Amino acid sequence: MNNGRITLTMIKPYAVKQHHVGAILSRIEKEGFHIRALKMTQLPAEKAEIFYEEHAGKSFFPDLIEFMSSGPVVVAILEKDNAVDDFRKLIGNTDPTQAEEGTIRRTYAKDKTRNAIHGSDSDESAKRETRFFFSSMEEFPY
Ligand code: DGI
Repeated sequence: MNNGRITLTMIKPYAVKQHHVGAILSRIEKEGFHIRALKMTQLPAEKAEIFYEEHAGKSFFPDLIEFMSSGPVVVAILEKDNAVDDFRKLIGNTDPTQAEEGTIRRTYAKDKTRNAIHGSDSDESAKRETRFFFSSMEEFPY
């Protein structure tokens, strides 16, 4: 069960290239998430491999790493009650064709790889991922 107040999101390279950053951040704030930290960065392949290490060896892993290191991403720490589960509802299914109408992935994703946005899958992942990207000096509680 995930009942923490923190989750990590990353707007993925294709959505950044398509100029969807403003619309996606606006949607996130409208849904009641407070932005505690925010930055644009690009992941070298070796860093993307660490971020997605639980998927190492899967058939889609090489494409995922190539895509995630192909351009800048916009990363944010978000705060809200029930952050992890509420945010995963807001982004929708990994596969945008399966994502519900109105979800961020249904609106902005191109396909299963270029699926617009990441959201932590548990409180433990959220902790690991926030420390992966941000120092405590870059984070501002609500
Ligand atoms: O938590 P999610 O991002 O929804 O999904 P996940 O943690 O199972 O997988 C991480 C990312 O890996 C996902 O956002 C896109 C990619 N991925 C997962 N399953 C597939 C996939 N990419 C392709 N092409 N095909 C898959 O089956």
